[in-house]
Amino acid sequence: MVRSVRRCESASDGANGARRATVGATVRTVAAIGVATILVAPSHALSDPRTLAPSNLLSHSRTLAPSDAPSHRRTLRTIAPLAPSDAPSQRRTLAPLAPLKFDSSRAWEHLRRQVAIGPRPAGSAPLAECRRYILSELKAAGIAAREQPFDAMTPIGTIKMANVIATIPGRRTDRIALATHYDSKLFREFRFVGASDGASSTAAVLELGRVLKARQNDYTIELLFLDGEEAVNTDWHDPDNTYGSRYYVRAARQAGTLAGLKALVLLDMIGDRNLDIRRDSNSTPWLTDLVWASAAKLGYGTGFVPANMAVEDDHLPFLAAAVPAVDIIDLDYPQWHTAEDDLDHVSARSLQMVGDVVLDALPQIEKQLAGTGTRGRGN
Ligand code: 1BN
Ligand code: ZN
Repeated sequence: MVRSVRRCESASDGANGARRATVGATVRTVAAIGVATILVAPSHALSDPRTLAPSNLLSHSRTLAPSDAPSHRRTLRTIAPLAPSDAPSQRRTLAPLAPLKFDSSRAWEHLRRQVAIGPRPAGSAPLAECRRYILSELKAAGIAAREQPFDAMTPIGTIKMANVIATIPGRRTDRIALATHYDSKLFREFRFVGASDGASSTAAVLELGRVLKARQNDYTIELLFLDGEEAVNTDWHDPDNTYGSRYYVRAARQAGTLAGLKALVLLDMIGDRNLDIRRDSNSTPWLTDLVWASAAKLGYGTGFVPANMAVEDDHLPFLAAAVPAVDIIDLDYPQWHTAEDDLDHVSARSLQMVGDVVLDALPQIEKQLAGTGTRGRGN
């Protein structure tokens, strides 16, 4: 198989392939038969309409256990105790809510649901089902989303594809995109479910969306679920790949909205149990540096290694359009494009590491973009 990966591995790369307060919370229960949606707001937030926006409520949908039924008041989340200055009589400004964290058990569930759909190649009914799942999860998180349909001319004919574009408004209208592809590669000779290649990053972007929706972000965050990243043919030969990202860039340029996109963070293949993500030398160096600095700060040096490789992926059309971009991808995955890219070879821990790193790096990226008018467009 021809793989267009140029490896520029450093000495540290190792043998390739051989690796190997609780304060009272008011709980409103809207119960239907068997399923409850429980909205939880910390009590100090109740006096402020802003904090009562749906996105600042924790929404749990779960089947009612017998013990759930009788009580409509309970504490579901531990939050930082109120500081004395927060006493109602003295309060001028709100204490910040405890930051929401990336929850890899939620991400894992998103991953599992995609894998349960089965192979999801571009143009297929299962991919349409996957797209409906993404849209319904975004809606449940209170995130506005739209489909961007297009016809892709592929070596096997025209295929109807669709990106999903979701927006979390920030203080600024300029945008930072978090992207993933959600198609899985078509293999006729075996059943390919893409647990890492496709499902893992899609799961992480969904969970990142939930967390970011509950934060006040400086930049508007765009979540991009891109279709048709995978080549339709077995090998990756241009232009038989990255259909969704190329269409997005073309459409944004035509609509005049590309200039507002200041950076792209692409996630791909982040589920590997033995996570070891190399720096992609095609990516924008300052973005890569910020991501790797966050990983080091969080103690995730084993998952984000200092070696380099050059990767062709959905970030290339953005780079070609002068949008700074970083690809966070673990290609050192023996199960890549095999029938074994399945639930047994991915882990929630790897999703957690990548989720934590992206959430830590985002404010640094925002600062970098806000502080430098020129760098915001350069590579
Ligand atoms: C990533 C996941 N890619 C395909 N599935 C892009 C890619 C193609 C990366 C070839 C390296 C080689
Ligand atoms: Zn792939």
